[in-house]
Amino acid sequence: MYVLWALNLAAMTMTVISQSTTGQRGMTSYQYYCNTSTRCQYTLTLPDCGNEKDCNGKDDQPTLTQLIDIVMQLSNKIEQLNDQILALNDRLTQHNEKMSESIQNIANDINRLNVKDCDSILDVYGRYSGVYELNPIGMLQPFDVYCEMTESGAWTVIQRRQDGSVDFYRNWADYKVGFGNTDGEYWIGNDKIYRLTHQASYKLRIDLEKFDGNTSYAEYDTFWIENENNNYTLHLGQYSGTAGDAMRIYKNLDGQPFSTYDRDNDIFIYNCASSWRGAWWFRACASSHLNGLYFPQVNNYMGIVWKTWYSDTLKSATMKIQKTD
Ligand SMILES: *[C@@H]1O[C@H](CO)[C@@H](O)[C@H](O)[C@H]1NC(C)=O
Ligand SMILES: *[C@@H]1O[C@H](CO)[C@@H](O)[C@H](O)[C@H]1NC(C)=O
Ligand SMILES: *[C@@H]1O[C@H](CO)[C@@H](O)[C@H](O)[C@H]1NC(C)=O
Ligand SMILES: [Ca+2]
Repeated sequence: MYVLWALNLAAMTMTVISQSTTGQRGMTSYQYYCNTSTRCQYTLTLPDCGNEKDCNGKDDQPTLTQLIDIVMQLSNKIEQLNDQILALNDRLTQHNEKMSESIQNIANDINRLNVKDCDSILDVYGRYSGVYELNPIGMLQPFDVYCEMTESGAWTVIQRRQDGSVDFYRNWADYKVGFGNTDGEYWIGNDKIYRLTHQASYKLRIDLEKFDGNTSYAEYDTFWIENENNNYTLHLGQYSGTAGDAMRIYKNLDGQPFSTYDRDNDIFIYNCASSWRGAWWFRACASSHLNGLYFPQVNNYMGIVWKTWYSDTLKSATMKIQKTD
């Protein structure tokens, strides 16, 4: 008990701040308080021994037992107060935790309604690749998309080929709304690409892979498409990369409308989309086509091709966009 009291005393820097004689004769009042965030203050009355006149008799002296008693009472009181402070602290901490949790929930709700692309996903949820729901400006319904989080930032995947599990030889209506599986092969949909690329400036990255495992890429520093009334006309910026500029070289697709087997917007005498078994921003026709049939490695223009890199069909292709401003 003595040790405890001494410790408490040291921790709380208890100080005598006033000593005054009270109205009651022979008694001295001591005021104690502790310098902590919670102010604790005691007023004690002890037998007065400051005045020699009143302290003749031994009986007036506080006995050691009395002092020990007072010290013990004080020590108990301090311990009780300490416990109360600790309990209050706990409650405060719990309260604070609940508060920040609610604030975080509200922030998450706001962010969820405000997820425009995978760049915003990166800001809200962190660097975890996977399927997320997006809600781009002007879109009536939110939709799922695969977000690829890499060293070079967040990428919104708009197209992916990897195993031939999804049929890409489809009509205008299918390419308009999109098809496939967001965790496998898919085309996100031309309306969605239009909405996504109208929120801000985006660049396009195309990742390609051969059947021998060799990879290459093509990047366009700006990428956007027009709306359906304008047949999703393609707009591309400067090329950089290792795969070659197959969207421009030989057949410049920049400024070309989209074509499907039931909507021929190319300048070829026949319909490129049906000849090439796919859908693209064909001209007459193209040096690239990533929506073709899925073949094993073969020299066939109906397959997935990027002719400035490789003459044969490719094993996988991904088209993804990232905000640039
Ligand atoms: C405690 O408070 C008193 C009164 O405000 C002050 O004079 C004293 O310096 C303080 N002691 C410490 C250790 O803070
Ligand atoms: C990639 O292509 C280069 C050049 O054609 C070749 O030397 C290399 O072995 C290839 N890499 C793989 C993994 O096949
Ligand atoms: C879009 O394509 C259709 C035919 O598929 C054509 O009739 C129409 O004029 C085209 N629109 C524009 C703005 O070029
Ligand atoms: Ca034609």
